[in-house]
Amino acid sequence: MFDRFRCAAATLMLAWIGALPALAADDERRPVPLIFDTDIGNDVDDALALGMIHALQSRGECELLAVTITKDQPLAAPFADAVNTFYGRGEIPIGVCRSGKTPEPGRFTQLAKQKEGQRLRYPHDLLSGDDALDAVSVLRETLAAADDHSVVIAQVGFSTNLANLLKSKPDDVSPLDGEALVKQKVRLLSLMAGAFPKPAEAVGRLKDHKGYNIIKDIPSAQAVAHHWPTPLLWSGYEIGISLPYPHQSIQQDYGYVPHHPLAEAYVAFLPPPHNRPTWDLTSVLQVVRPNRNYFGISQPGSVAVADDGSTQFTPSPDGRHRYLTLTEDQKLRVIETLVLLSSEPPQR
Ligand SMILES: [Ca+2]
Ligand SMILES: [Ca+2]
Repeated sequence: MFDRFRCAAATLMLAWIGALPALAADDERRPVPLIFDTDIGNDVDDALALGMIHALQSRGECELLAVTITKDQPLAAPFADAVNTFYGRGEIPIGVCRSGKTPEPGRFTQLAKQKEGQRLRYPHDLLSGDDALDAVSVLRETLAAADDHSVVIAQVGFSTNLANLLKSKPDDVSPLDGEALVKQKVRLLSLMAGAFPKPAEAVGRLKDHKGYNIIKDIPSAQAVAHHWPTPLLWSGYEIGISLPYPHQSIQQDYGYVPHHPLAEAYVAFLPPPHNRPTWDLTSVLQVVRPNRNYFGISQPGSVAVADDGSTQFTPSPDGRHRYLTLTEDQKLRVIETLVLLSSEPPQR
């Protein structure tokens, strides 16, 4: 009886996995080649997500190919470089956009300039976004050098860079235009954006929520939602808000160094006691570990971005879009995983 149940369950599981080939990484593809496209500086979840990526890379589970930034502020890129350098990977390419989007100083990116005597507290060599490469150039070069259908992009800020990538023309790097290059090289786009209908067990009912990452650049979000040629996986507002980062971790888990860029960024953004939502971390966790049942995945469909910035999901069997779902039972385990990974010391 039990065996029969197990057999039926295994069959169901295989059928479910078989239905998700584009979302599932298999062992041959590990480590997951990852591009992190971020508005780092506007909220601290981007910084925690970047730290988490480094822990996952140290564990052999992903490889951070590049960081591209959609916050058009000169200290965003230096802060990302400082974090990468902290984890021993200061050579990772960083690209910026000159978009005028959110040009105000971030609450924690000035940590990139913090001095200890004559030396930088967080050493790095990219001292201003003005000196950084253009994001589209970094994206094109990174994709052109990658294996076909291999790259996962986590977009946890605005869609500015990826919309510009889609519009890019053939160049010395690749004879393909942006859309063709993406179609050939990218396996999956993971987005922290929007808000989606919930299954009965899940939390959050924010269907008309107008997500920050969308309203800051609605035309780009519309272009990516409509034209992006690979599978897309959305982590809506309701996911990260349901997974608050426990502030005690900031006070207790990062003390293995006198100064930690993530902990100091968290405190500078909004000091404990405050449990910050983990929006951007969820988009990374799911794509690096797609088979761990951290989240559920919706049926396929399409996401439309309205002119007011709201998102609407319409199911369709051949749709490229899916979104994350979350049950009460999944929450504690996901939070524990996010805390463990983002607070893991660098493996130098
Ligand atoms: Ca560097
Ligand atoms: Ca973000």
